[in-house]
Amino acid sequence: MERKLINGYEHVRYQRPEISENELIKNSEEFYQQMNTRRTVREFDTRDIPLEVLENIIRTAGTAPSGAHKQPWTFCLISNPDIKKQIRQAAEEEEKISYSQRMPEDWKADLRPLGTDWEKPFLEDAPYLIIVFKQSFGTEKGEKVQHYYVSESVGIACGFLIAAIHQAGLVTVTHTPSPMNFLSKILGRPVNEKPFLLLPVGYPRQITYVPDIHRKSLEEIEVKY
Ligand code: IYR
Repeated sequence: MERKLINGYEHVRYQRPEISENELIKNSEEFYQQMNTRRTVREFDTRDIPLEVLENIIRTAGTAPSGAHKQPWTFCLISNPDIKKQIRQAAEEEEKISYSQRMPEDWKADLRPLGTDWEKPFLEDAPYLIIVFKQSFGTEKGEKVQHYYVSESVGIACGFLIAAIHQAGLVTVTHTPSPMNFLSKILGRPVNEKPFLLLPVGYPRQITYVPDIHRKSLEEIEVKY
């Protein structure tokens, strides 16, 4: 492999396959069409999924870029029904208080079209839960290691994760129970990790409905200079 020293560190030559402009257009169009069929789904089939699929999805998330390449993420993969039940109970307890006391009226009004409420059966129905933790700092060999742009890095990894779930043919919902420190306790996570996002993964329930909402057009989201 062709190598080069930069600041005294080994770099390896990186190349992508030669590609025509037409292929670029075709690839980008096809990927957009594929991603545009993704919908957030809140009703899951209980059917199991091969573990290998989940592990490939998590591997994909682990390919995300991160601040100073510190990879400040941990993906907890849960299939154990007792742990799922504990998570559902704790999440619903918090959500009950959120929906009845913590969330202001206009927030609840914004959620009404989406049909969300405090009940979270998907936390038990989905065969797997992926709980993403962000590492505020690292702990390699017992030493405290600085991490950078932690939320940005973990957010990008979650984007990859969601795209991989969709591309595999499965569905998810980005669930952020609030507050969610109960997840650290149930899963026994170390103090350098903070819960970031919870993603149930599974097949959609055979008959399910999603809100009739629309995405902003290119003209609405792009500003060309
Ligand atoms: N965390 C709550 C409320 C909620 C908030 C937003 I912003 C959403 O887009 C959806 C739900 C829940 O999970 O129900």
